[in-house]
Amino acid sequence: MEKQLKVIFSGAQPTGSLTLGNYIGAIQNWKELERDYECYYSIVDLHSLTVKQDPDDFKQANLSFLAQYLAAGLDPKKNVLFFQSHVREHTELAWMLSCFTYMGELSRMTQFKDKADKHKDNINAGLYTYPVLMAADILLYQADLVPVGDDQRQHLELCRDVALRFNNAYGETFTVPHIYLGKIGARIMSLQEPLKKMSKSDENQNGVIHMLDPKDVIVKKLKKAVTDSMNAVKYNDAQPGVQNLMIIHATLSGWTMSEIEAHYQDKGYGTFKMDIAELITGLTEPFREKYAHYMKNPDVLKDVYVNGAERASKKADVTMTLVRDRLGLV
Ligand code: ATP
Ligand code: LTN
Repeated sequence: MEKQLKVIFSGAQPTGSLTLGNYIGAIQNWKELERDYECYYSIVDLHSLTVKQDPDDFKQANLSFLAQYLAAGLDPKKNVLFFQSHVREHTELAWMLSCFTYMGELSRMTQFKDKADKHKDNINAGLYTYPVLMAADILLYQADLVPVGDDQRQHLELCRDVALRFNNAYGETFTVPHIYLGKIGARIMSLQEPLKKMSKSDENQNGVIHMLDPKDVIVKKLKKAVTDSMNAVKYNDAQPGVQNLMIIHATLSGWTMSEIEAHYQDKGYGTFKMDIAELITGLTEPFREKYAHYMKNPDVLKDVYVNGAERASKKADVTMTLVRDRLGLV
């Protein structure tokens, strides 16, 4: 199959609101890739059903997420932005791939173990087969690269294994994708527990910066950010809190770690933190404005997702015709 541009696929779950971790670890990279690749960025709504959702709130969260994608600067002309549930082939392919995925493989997934631990009253089969649907998302578009945060590495490995297994059994069918990680910032940590990843659903929201947080909230969260008693802005593993803040600084300012170290050599953590708050709000204030604009224009959102689904379906259809044929379905 001759391809012109390399293909990118990625997605995020429409639960809660985008965090600074999501932005730095994933979306910032998505934006950069739009220039040189054919990009598919999905709101993976079906994945979110693995956790109980209130239908009214969920509908609102879905639209809000699309508005957040747009507010983050993803251009709907250059990228295909769509809801996963609008392209039925995702679930069809997921079923087929589940017949090529072993229970042992799924049982090893750390995200499953973490989430099962968090939602003990609802350890459903969807939570278990989540990575198969994710593999289907990626393989359906014959993606070459998948820009995600470091936490998704294991899921990507599984996707590659399943693609290879299928190709070996039925002949070349799927492109075997590679993970794409940013140079820095692939794992932004909680501001409260710097050894834990910043996560939308964290119980301790003081550790999580949301892209829609107002300025005073961001300043407050930065002030409370856990550091240490060394009072030195130095990039090293012994100071995980400071290290995380330096990564945030570097990704937003474009400075190197040594430039940051030199600049804050004789300044306290207070100044360092407030400068970071300034950098973050430089990003989030325009984001909030754009978001409000899109939320006031549901017709624009609808145009984007209807058009996105049409474009995504075309690509998905080509892959599924091939897969059905390979499997011997009449
Ligand atoms: P949840 O708390 O619901 O698990 P999440 O914050 O981990 O959500 P996802 O929707 O699962 O977010 O992830 C969207 C994208 O953001 C993925 O590519 C993921 O790897 C990336 N990502 C999430 N958290 C971080 C983080 N702390 N640092 C860097 N990248 C991240
Ligand atoms: N599991 C991912 C979200 C996701 C995804 C994908 C990412 C679902 N399908 C396909 C990249 C490609 C997460 O971030 N939790």
